[in-house]
Amino acid sequence: MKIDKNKIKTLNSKTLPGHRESFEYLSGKLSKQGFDPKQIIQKIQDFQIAIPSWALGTGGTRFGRFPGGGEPRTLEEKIDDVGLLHALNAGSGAISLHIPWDIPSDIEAIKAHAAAHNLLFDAVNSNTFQDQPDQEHSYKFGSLCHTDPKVRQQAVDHNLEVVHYGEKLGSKALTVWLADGSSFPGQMNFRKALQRTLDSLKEIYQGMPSDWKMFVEYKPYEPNFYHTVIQDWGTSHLLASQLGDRAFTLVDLGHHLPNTNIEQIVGTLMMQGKLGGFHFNDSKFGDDDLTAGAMKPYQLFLIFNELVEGMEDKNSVNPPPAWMIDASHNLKDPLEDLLQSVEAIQLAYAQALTVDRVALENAREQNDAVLAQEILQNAFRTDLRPLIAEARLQAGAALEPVAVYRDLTVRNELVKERGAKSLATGL
Ligand code: PSV
Ligand code: MN
Repeated sequence: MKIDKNKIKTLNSKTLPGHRESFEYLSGKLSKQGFDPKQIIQKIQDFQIAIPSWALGTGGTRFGRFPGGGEPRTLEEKIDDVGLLHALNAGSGAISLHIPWDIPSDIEAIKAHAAAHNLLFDAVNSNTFQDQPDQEHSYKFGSLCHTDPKVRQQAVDHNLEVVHYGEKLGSKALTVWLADGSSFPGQMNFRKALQRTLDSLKEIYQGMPSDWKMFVEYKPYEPNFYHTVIQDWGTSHLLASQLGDRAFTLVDLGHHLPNTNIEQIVGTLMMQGKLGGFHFNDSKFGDDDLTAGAMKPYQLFLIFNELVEGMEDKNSVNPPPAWMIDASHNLKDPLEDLLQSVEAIQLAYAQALTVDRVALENAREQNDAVLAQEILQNAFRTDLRPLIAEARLQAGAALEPVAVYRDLTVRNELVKERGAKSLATGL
Protein backbone atom coordinates (compact mmCIF):
# COMPACT_ATOMS: atom_id res chain seq x y z
CA MET A 1 0.00 0.00 0.00
CA LYS A 2 1.17 3.51 -0.81
CA ILE A 3 -0.46 6.70 0.44
CA ASP A 4 -1.63 9.14 -2.20
CA LYS A 5 -0.11 12.55 -1.39
CA ASN A 6 -3.30 14.26 -2.57
CA LYS A 7 -5.27 12.47 0.09
CA ILE A 8 -2.87 13.79 2.73
CA LYS A 9 -3.34 17.29 1.29
CA THR A 10 -7.11 17.01 1.45
CA LEU A 11 -7.05 15.81 5.05
CA ASN A 12 -4.55 18.53 5.98
CA SER A 13 -6.95 21.18 4.73
CA LYS A 14 -9.35 20.36 7.61
CA THR A 15 -6.84 21.43 10.26
CA LEU A 16 -4.88 23.95 8.21
CA PRO A 17 -6.54 27.19 9.45
CA GLY A 18 -6.00 26.28 13.12
CA HIS A 19 -2.43 25.26 12.37
CA ARG A 20 -1.67 28.54 10.57
CA GLU A 21 -2.86 30.49 13.57
CA SER A 22 -0.79 28.60 16.14
CA PHE A 23 2.28 28.47 13.88
CA GLU A 24 2.23 32.23 13.30
CA TYR A 25 1.94 32.89 17.01
CA LEU A 26 4.84 30.52 17.78
CA SER A 27 7.01 31.87 14.96
CA GLY A 28 6.57 35.41 16.25
CA LYS A 29 7.45 34.32 19.76
CA LEU A 30 10.60 32.47 18.67
CA SER A 31 11.72 35.32 16.43
CA LYS A 32 11.40 37.73 19.36
CA GLN A 33 13.68 35.39 21.34
CA GLY A 34 16.27 35.62 18.56
CA PHE A 35 15.64 32.26 16.86
CA ASP A 36 15.04 31.79 13.16
CA PRO A 37 12.01 29.47 12.76
CA LYS A 38 12.99 28.74 9.13
CA GLN A 39 16.37 27.46 10.22
CA ILE A 40 14.85 25.26 12.91
CA ILE A 41 12.35 23.85 10.41
CA GLN A 42 15.19 23.01 8.03
CA LYS A 43 17.05 21.20 10.81
CA ILE A 44 13.96 19.20 11.71
CA GLN A 45 13.48 18.22 8.08
CA ASP A 46 17.12 17.15 7.80
CA PHE A 47 16.89 15.05 10.94
CA GLN A 48 15.90 11.63 9.64
CA ILE A 49 15.26 8.80 12.07
CA ALA A 50 15.73 5.23 10.89
CA ILE A 51 13.02 2.66 11.54
CA PRO A 52 14.12 -0.84 12.53
CA SER A 53 12.62 -3.58 10.40
CA TRP A 54 11.75 -5.54 13.55
CA ALA A 55 9.51 -2.83 15.04
CA LEU A 56 6.86 -3.08 12.31
CA GLY A 57 5.13 -6.06 13.89
CA THR A 58 3.52 -6.11 17.31
CA GLY A 59 6.24 -6.76 19.85
CA GLY A 60 5.80 -9.48 22.39
CA THR A 61 6.85 -10.14 25.93
CA ARG A 62 8.10 -13.49 27.15
CA PHE A 63 4.50 -14.15 28.24
CA GLY A 64 2.92 -13.74 24.87
CA ARG A 65 2.30 -11.83 21.71
CA PHE A 66 -0.96 -10.31 20.50
CA PRO A 67 -0.52 -9.48 16.81
CA GLY A 68 -2.95 -6.90 15.48
CA GLY A 69 -3.04 -8.10 11.87
CA GLY A 70 -1.66 -6.78 8.61
CA GLU A 71 1.95 -7.22 9.72
CA PRO A 72 4.59 -7.14 6.97
CA ARG A 73 5.45 -10.66 5.82
CA THR A 74 8.45 -9.88 3.65
CA LEU A 75 11.28 -7.39 3.42
CA GLU A 76 9.38 -5.61 0.61
CA GLU A 77 6.37 -5.18 2.90
CA LYS A 78 8.58 -3.91 5.72
CA ILE A 79 9.94 -1.30 3.32
CA ASP A 80 6.35 -0.46 2.33
CA ASP A 81 5.49 0.15 6.00
CA VAL A 82 8.44 2.48 6.54
CA GLY A 83 7.40 4.18 3.29
CA LEU A 84 3.95 4.76 4.80
CA LEU A 85 5.50 6.35 7.87
CA HIS A 86 7.78 8.53 5.79
CA ALA A 87 4.88 9.68 3.61
CA LEU A 88 3.01 10.72 6.76
CA ASN A 89 5.83 12.40 8.69
CA ALA A 90 8.69 13.06 6.23
CA GLY A 91 11.02 12.16 9.10
CA SER A 92 11.52 8.40 8.77
CA GLY A 93 13.69 8.28 5.67
CA ALA A 94 15.68 5.13 6.43
CA ILE A 95 15.24 1.49 7.39
CA SER A 96 17.61 -0.55 9.54
CA LEU A 97 17.80 -4.25 8.66
CA HIS A 98 18.44 -7.18 10.97
CA ILE A 99 20.12 -10.19 9.37
CA PRO A 100 19.14 -13.04 9.02
CA TRP A 101 15.54 -11.83 9.47
CA ASP A 102 15.85 -9.53 6.44
CA ILE A 103 18.13 -11.24 3.94
CA PRO A 104 17.39 -9.60 0.57
CA SER A 105 16.89 -12.18 -2.17
CA ASP A 106 17.12 -9.72 -5.06
CA ILE A 107 19.38 -6.85 -4.06
CA GLU A 108 18.63 -4.61 -7.06
CA ALA A 109 14.87 -5.05 -6.69
CA ILE A 110 15.04 -4.23 -2.96
CA LYS A 111 17.14 -1.14 -3.64
CA ALA A 112 14.67 0.05 -6.25
CA HIS A 113 11.77 -0.65 -3.89
CA ALA A 114 13.35 1.45 -1.13
CA ALA A 115 14.22 4.22 -3.58
CA ALA A 116 10.59 4.36 -4.75
CA HIS A 117 9.69 5.24 -1.14
CA ASN A 118 12.64 7.68 -0.81
CA LEU A 119 14.26 5.45 1.78
CA LEU A 120 17.92 4.82 2.56
CA PHE A 121 19.44 1.82 4.30
CA ASP A 122 20.74 2.69 7.75
CA ALA A 123 23.10 0.56 9.87
CA VAL A 124 22.73 -3.21 9.49
CA ASN A 125 22.38 -5.38 12.58
CA SER A 126 23.79 -8.84 13.20
CA ASN A 127 22.04 -11.49 15.23
CA THR A 128 24.12 -13.82 17.35
CA PHE A 129 21.58 -13.88 20.16
CA GLN A 130 19.41 -16.56 18.55
CA ASP A 131 20.28 -19.87 16.92
CA GLN A 132 19.13 -20.28 13.32
CA PRO A 133 17.80 -23.66 12.16
CA ASP A 134 20.67 -24.33 9.74
CA GLN A 135 23.45 -23.16 12.05
CA GLU A 136 26.27 -25.53 13.03
CA HIS A 137 27.18 -24.22 16.52
CA SER A 138 24.91 -22.88 19.25
CA TYR A 139 25.09 -19.42 20.84
CA LYS A 140 23.58 -20.71 24.06
CA PHE A 141 26.77 -19.85 25.95
CA GLY A 142 27.78 -16.81 23.97
CA SER A 143 28.96 -15.86 20.51
CA LEU A 144 31.95 -13.52 20.10
CA CYS A 145 33.04 -14.33 23.67
CA HIS A 146 32.49 -18.09 23.48
CA THR A 147 35.03 -20.49 24.97
CA ASP A 148 35.06 -22.51 21.72
CA PRO A 149 36.96 -20.84 18.85
CA LYS A 150 34.65 -22.52 16.31
CA VAL A 151 31.62 -20.73 17.76
CA ARG A 152 33.50 -17.43 17.79
CA GLN A 153 34.49 -17.93 14.16
CA GLN A 154 30.90 -18.67 13.18
CA ALA A 155 29.78 -15.44 14.88
CA VAL A 156 32.57 -13.43 13.22
CA ASP A 157 31.62 -14.89 9.83
CA HIS A 158 27.98 -14.03 10.41
CA ASN A 159 28.86 -10.39 11.15
CA LEU A 160 30.94 -10.23 7.98
CA GLU A 161 28.05 -11.69 6.02
CA VAL A 162 25.81 -8.93 7.43
CA VAL A 163 28.36 -6.34 6.29
CA HIS A 164 28.37 -7.94 2.86
CA TYR A 165 24.57 -7.54 2.50
CA GLY A 166 24.71 -4.02 3.90
CA GLU A 167 27.42 -3.04 1.44
CA LYS A 168 25.30 -4.12 -1.50
CA LEU A 169 22.35 -2.09 -0.23
CA GLY A 170 24.35 1.06 0.50
CA SER A 171 24.56 0.86 4.31
CA LYS A 172 27.65 2.31 5.90
CA ALA A 173 27.62 0.88 9.42
CA LEU A 174 27.33 -2.35 11.38
CA THR A 175 25.67 -2.39 14.79
CA VAL A 176 26.82 -5.17 17.07
CA TRP A 177 24.68 -6.00 20.07
CA LEU A 178 25.63 -9.15 21.95
CA ALA A 179 23.53 -11.17 24.33
CA ASP A 180 26.82 -12.65 25.56
CA GLY A 181 27.22 -12.95 29.29
CA SER A 182 26.42 -15.25 32.18
CA SER A 183 23.45 -15.83 34.44
CA PHE A 184 25.24 -17.31 37.43
CA PRO A 185 28.19 -16.10 39.48
CA GLY A 186 31.30 -18.06 38.60
CA GLN A 187 29.91 -19.25 35.25
CA MET A 188 32.21 -17.16 33.09
CA ASN A 189 35.67 -15.68 33.37
CA PHE A 190 35.04 -11.92 32.99
CA ARG A 191 38.51 -11.13 31.75
CA LYS A 192 38.74 -13.93 29.24
CA ALA A 193 35.22 -13.25 27.91
CA LEU A 194 35.99 -9.58 27.34
CA GLN A 195 39.36 -10.34 25.74
CA ARG A 196 37.80 -12.88 23.36
CA THR A 197 35.08 -10.39 22.48
CA LEU A 198 37.67 -7.74 21.68
CA ASP A 199 39.65 -10.19 19.54
CA SER A 200 36.53 -11.27 17.64
CA LEU A 201 35.43 -7.65 17.12
CA LYS A 202 38.90 -6.87 15.76
CA GLU A 203 38.44 -9.53 13.11
CA ILE A 204 35.08 -8.07 12.10
CA TYR A 205 36.41 -4.52 12.17
CA GLN A 206 39.30 -5.47 9.92
CA GLY A 207 36.91 -7.19 7.51
CA MET A 208 34.69 -4.12 7.07
CA PRO A 209 35.13 -1.80 4.06
CA SER A 210 37.35 1.16 4.91
CA ASP A 211 34.46 3.65 4.83
CA TRP A 212 32.32 1.64 7.27
CA LYS A 213 31.71 2.34 10.95
CA MET A 214 31.11 -0.17 13.71
CA PHE A 215 28.66 0.65 16.52
CA VAL A 216 29.14 -1.31 19.74
CA GLU A 217 25.87 -1.42 21.71
CA TYR A 218 25.90 -2.09 25.47
CA LYS A 219 23.25 -3.46 27.78
CA PRO A 220 23.49 -4.17 31.53
CA TYR A 221 21.34 -7.30 31.67
CA GLU A 222 18.92 -9.46 29.67
CA PRO A 223 18.89 -12.12 28.39
CA ASN A 224 21.72 -12.86 30.81
CA PHE A 225 21.03 -11.86 34.38
CA TYR A 226 24.33 -11.94 36.24
CA HIS A 227 26.67 -10.26 33.82
CA THR A 228 26.80 -9.11 30.23
CA VAL A 229 30.17 -8.87 28.52
CA ILE A 230 29.46 -5.35 27.22
CA GLN A 231 27.49 -4.08 30.15
CA ASP A 232 27.87 -0.32 29.97
CA TRP A 233 29.09 2.68 27.96
CA GLY A 234 32.52 2.44 29.57
CA THR A 235 33.05 -1.12 28.36
CA SER A 236 31.74 -0.23 24.91
CA HIS A 237 34.02 2.82 24.83
CA LEU A 238 36.99 0.71 25.86
CA LEU A 239 36.32 -1.71 23.01
CA ALA A 240 35.65 1.05 20.47
CA SER A 241 38.87 2.84 21.46
CA GLN A 242 40.93 -0.30 21.02
CA LEU A 243 39.27 -1.16 17.73
CA GLY A 244 40.05 2.11 15.98
CA ASP A 245 38.77 5.42 14.66
CA ARG A 246 35.76 3.94 12.91
CA ALA A 247 34.41 2.15 15.98
CA PHE A 248 31.94 3.94 18.23
CA THR A 249 29.63 3.43 21.17
CA LEU A 250 25.92 3.12 20.52
CA VAL A 251 23.51 4.31 23.21
CA ASP A 252 20.14 2.56 23.46
CA LEU A 253 18.00 4.51 25.94
CA GLY A 254 16.54 1.31 27.41
CA HIS A 255 19.94 -0.17 28.19
CA HIS A 256 20.63 1.52 31.52
CA LEU A 257 19.98 0.70 35.13
CA PRO A 258 17.26 2.89 36.72
CA ASN A 259 18.14 6.56 37.21
CA THR A 260 21.34 6.46 35.17
CA ASN A 261 22.26 9.94 33.98
CA ILE A 262 22.11 9.18 30.25
CA GLU A 263 22.58 12.81 29.23
CA GLN A 264 25.93 12.79 31.01
CA ILE A 265 26.95 9.66 29.09
CA VAL A 266 26.06 11.49 25.87
CA GLY A 267 28.16 14.49 26.88
CA THR A 268 31.15 12.33 27.81
CA LEU A 269 31.06 10.25 24.63
CA MET A 270 30.69 13.30 22.41
CA MET A 271 33.61 14.97 24.13
CA GLN A 272 35.64 11.90 23.13
CA GLY A 273 34.22 11.80 19.58
CA LYS A 274 32.91 8.31 20.28
CA LEU A 275 29.13 8.60 20.13
CA GLY A 276 28.26 6.70 16.97
CA GLY A 277 24.58 5.90 17.18
CA PHE A 278 21.41 6.16 19.16
CA HIS A 279 18.46 3.84 19.73
CA PHE A 280 15.39 5.70 20.99
CA ASN A 281 12.68 4.22 23.19
CA ASP A 282 11.33 4.85 26.68
CA SER A 283 11.02 2.81 29.82
CA LYS A 284 9.97 2.81 33.42
CA PHE A 285 11.94 -0.14 34.74
CA GLY A 286 14.17 -1.89 32.21
CA ASP A 287 14.40 -2.33 28.46
CA ASP A 288 10.63 -1.75 28.22
CA ASP A 289 10.72 -0.63 24.57
CA LEU A 290 7.94 1.91 25.10
CA THR A 291 7.21 4.77 22.72
CA ALA A 292 9.94 7.46 22.85
CA GLY A 293 8.88 10.29 25.15
CA ALA A 294 5.93 8.33 26.57
CA MET A 295 7.34 8.07 30.07
CA LYS A 296 10.13 10.61 30.59
CA PRO A 297 9.88 13.44 28.05
CA TYR A 298 12.02 15.76 30.19
CA GLN A 299 14.84 13.24 30.19
CA LEU A 300 14.57 12.97 26.41
CA PHE A 301 14.84 16.75 26.18
CA LEU A 302 17.89 16.81 28.48
CA ILE A 303 19.53 14.15 26.30
CA PHE A 304 18.85 16.24 23.22
CA ASN A 305 20.20 19.26 25.00
CA GLU A 306 23.55 17.45 25.20
CA LEU A 307 23.27 16.13 21.65
CA VAL A 308 22.57 19.59 20.25
CA GLU A 309 25.37 21.11 22.30
CA GLY A 310 27.72 18.51 20.82
CA MET A 311 26.37 18.80 17.27
CA GLU A 312 26.42 22.61 17.20
CA ASP A 313 29.90 22.87 18.69
CA LYS A 314 32.19 23.95 15.84
CA ASN A 315 35.17 22.28 17.55
CA SER A 316 33.36 19.00 18.09
CA VAL A 317 35.30 15.88 17.13
CA ASN A 318 32.17 13.73 17.09
CA PRO A 319 30.83 12.74 13.64
CA PRO A 320 27.04 13.07 13.22
CA PRO A 321 25.48 10.10 15.05
CA ALA A 322 23.09 7.63 13.38
CA TRP A 323 19.52 7.88 14.72
CA MET A 324 17.18 4.95 15.08
CA ILE A 325 14.07 4.00 16.99
CA ASP A 326 14.38 0.69 18.83
CA ALA A 327 10.96 0.24 20.35
CA SER A 328 8.10 -2.12 19.79
CA HIS A 329 5.62 -2.91 22.49
CA ASN A 330 2.74 -5.30 22.52
CA LEU A 331 -0.26 -2.99 22.92
CA LYS A 332 -0.27 -0.36 20.20
CA ASP A 333 -0.54 -0.56 16.45
CA PRO A 334 3.21 -0.56 15.66
CA LEU A 335 2.87 2.08 12.94
CA GLU A 336 0.97 4.46 15.22
CA ASP A 337 3.56 3.79 17.92
CA LEU A 338 6.37 4.68 15.52
CA LEU A 339 4.61 7.86 14.39
CA GLN A 340 4.34 8.92 18.02
CA SER A 341 8.00 8.09 18.66
CA VAL A 342 9.23 10.12 15.69
CA GLU A 343 7.15 13.10 16.76
CA ALA A 344 8.44 12.91 20.35
CA ILE A 345 12.04 12.75 19.13
CA GLN A 346 11.59 15.68 16.75
CA LEU A 347 9.94 17.67 19.51
CA ALA A 348 12.78 17.04 21.97
CA TYR A 349 15.25 18.00 19.25
CA ALA A 350 13.38 21.23 18.46
CA GLN A 351 13.14 22.08 22.15
CA ALA A 352 16.88 21.63 22.49
CA LEU A 353 17.42 23.86 19.45
CA THR A 354 15.51 26.64 21.22
CA VAL A 355 17.65 26.64 24.34
CA ASP A 356 19.42 29.98 24.72
CA ARG A 357 22.92 28.45 24.78
CA VAL A 358 24.80 31.66 25.43
CA ALA A 359 22.60 32.54 28.39
CA LEU A 360 22.82 28.97 29.68
CA GLU A 361 26.60 28.99 29.51
CA ASN A 362 26.75 32.34 31.31
CA ALA A 363 24.46 31.03 34.04
CA ARG A 364 26.71 28.00 34.40
CA GLU A 365 29.85 30.11 34.62
CA GLN A 366 28.14 32.20 37.33
CA ASN A 367 27.04 29.02 39.15
CA ASP A 368 23.47 30.26 38.87
CA ALA A 369 21.53 27.01 39.16
CA VAL A 370 18.19 28.83 39.30
CA LEU A 371 18.73 30.70 36.03
CA ALA A 372 20.10 27.58 34.31
CA GLN A 373 16.91 25.72 35.23
CA GLU A 374 14.73 28.64 34.06
CA ILE A 375 16.46 28.63 30.68
CA LEU A 376 16.13 24.89 30.16
CA GLN A 377 12.55 24.67 31.36
CA ASN A 378 11.50 27.69 29.33
CA ALA A 379 12.52 25.78 26.21
CA PHE A 380 11.00 22.52 27.42
CA ARG A 381 7.67 24.08 28.34
CA THR A 382 7.16 26.01 25.12
CA ASP A 383 4.75 24.09 22.92
CA LEU A 384 6.72 23.58 19.71
CA ARG A 385 4.31 21.15 18.09
CA PRO A 386 3.19 23.71 15.46
CA LEU A 387 6.83 23.97 14.34
CA ILE A 388 7.10 20.21 13.81
CA ALA A 389 3.75 20.21 12.02
CA GLU A 390 4.93 23.02 9.76
CA ALA A 391 8.12 21.09 8.93
CA ARG A 392 5.90 18.19 7.85
CA LEU A 393 3.48 20.40 5.94
CA GLN A 394 6.27 22.01 3.93
CA ALA A 395 7.60 18.54 3.07
CA GLY A 396 4.20 17.41 1.77
CA ALA A 397 3.47 15.20 4.78
CA ALA A 398 0.61 15.16 7.28
CA LEU A 399 -0.15 17.95 9.73
CA GLU A 400 -1.43 15.30 12.13
CA PRO A 401 0.13 11.94 11.16
CA VAL A 402 -1.78 9.69 13.57
CA ALA A 403 -5.14 11.28 12.73
CA VAL A 404 -4.46 10.99 8.98
CA TYR A 405 -3.32 7.36 9.43
CA ARG A 406 -6.64 6.65 11.13
CA ASP A 407 -8.73 8.65 8.66
CA LEU A 408 -7.20 6.68 5.81
CA THR A 409 -7.90 3.42 7.73
CA VAL A 410 -4.38 2.27 6.89
CA ARG A 411 -4.40 -0.69 9.26
CA ASN A 412 -7.65 -2.04 7.78
CA GLU A 413 -6.15 -1.75 4.32
CA LEU A 414 -3.05 -3.63 5.44
CA VAL A 415 -5.17 -6.36 7.03
CA LYS A 416 -7.14 -6.68 3.77
CA GLU A 417 -3.90 -6.90 1.81
CA ARG A 418 -1.87 -9.16 4.08
CA GLY A 419 -4.43 -10.95 6.21
CA ALA A 420 -5.39 -10.81 9.88
CA LYS A 421 -2.86 -13.42 10.87
CA SER A 422 0.28 -12.26 9.06
CA LEU A 423 3.34 -12.23 11.31
CA ALA A 424 6.49 -10.11 11.05
CA THR A 425 9.87 -11.36 12.17
CA GLY A 426 11.29 -9.67 15.23
CA LEU A 427 11.18 -9.95 18.98
C1 PSV B 1 18.78 -5.44 22.24
O1 PSV B 1 17.90 -5.29 23.29
C2 PSV B 1 18.49 -4.47 21.11
O2 PSV B 1 18.30 -3.19 21.63
C3 PSV B 1 19.56 -4.45 20.07
O3 PSV B 1 19.62 -3.18 19.44
C4 PSV B 1 19.08 -5.42 19.09
O4 PSV B 1 19.72 -5.39 17.90
C5 PSV B 1 17.61 -5.04 19.07
O5 PSV B 1 17.31 -4.87 20.44
C6 PSV B 1 16.66 -5.99 18.45
O6 PSV B 1 16.98 -7.29 18.68
MN1 MN C 1 18.96 -1.38 20.58
